[in-house]
Amino acid sequence: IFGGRGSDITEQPWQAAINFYVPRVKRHFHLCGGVLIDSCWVLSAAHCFQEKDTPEILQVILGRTFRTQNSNSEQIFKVEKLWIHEKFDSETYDNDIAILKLKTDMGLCAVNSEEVLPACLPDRGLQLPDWTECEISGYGKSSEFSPEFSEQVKRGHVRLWPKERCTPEVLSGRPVTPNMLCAGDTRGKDDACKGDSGGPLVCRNQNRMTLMGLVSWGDGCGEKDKPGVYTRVTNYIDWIKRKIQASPV
Ligand code: 4AZ
Repeated sequence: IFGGRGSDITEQPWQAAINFYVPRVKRHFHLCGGVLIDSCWVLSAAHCFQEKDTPEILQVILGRTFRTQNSNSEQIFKVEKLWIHEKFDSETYDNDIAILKLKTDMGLCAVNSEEVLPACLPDRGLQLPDWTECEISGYGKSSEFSPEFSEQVKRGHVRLWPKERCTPEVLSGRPVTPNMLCAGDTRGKDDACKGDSGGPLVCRNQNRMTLMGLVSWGDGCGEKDKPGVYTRVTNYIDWIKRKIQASPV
């Protein structure tokens, strides 16, 4: 997160960190953010994964304020299955969504706590007003060329941009599809950045923090009058429900 502030995981208990394992050095590395939406289900961005990757190299960490520090509140899972959206376009990042099923021996995976709690999915037709205040979070970089991901989870404040202003003209010519939404900080401060991909954009709706976007792409981080681009989650409610129904816990 560019700008924003250091946060505690209890402020965004649906935030996940997705790591991948490198056998040669026997270590895990940060890959992307993710969002817990149900006990065994995490959403992320399709562009975080490669079709040939096996889910065995992935690890999902919930409940950590500090990315690389163990905590009594953490819950760590292997991944049983990974679905990348069938129509993900790696050129434009259209349909930039993936869903991960966490592995468990029992019926439940993540157990609700102050530090681990799913975000609400929106109804398929939910449209919030332009400039609605929302929040983003993640362990990503604090600036585009920073060498490291953030150690502490951060939270930033952005507003939903009108569709008319979410165009290639403000994004260095890259196309924007109806499956994307723009959000940015009108003060020109907070934005998502590298390593936040797949993480949450949540907005308050009927007093619930509702997942409206997944961090997808942007032209740099925190540049003046440039929004971040997010996967438009309301377009994938049926896709998400189909994946969950086809693979019950
Ligand atoms: C990235 O490279 C990235 N400012 C993610 C989000 C944004 C920029 C870059 C939005 O993963």
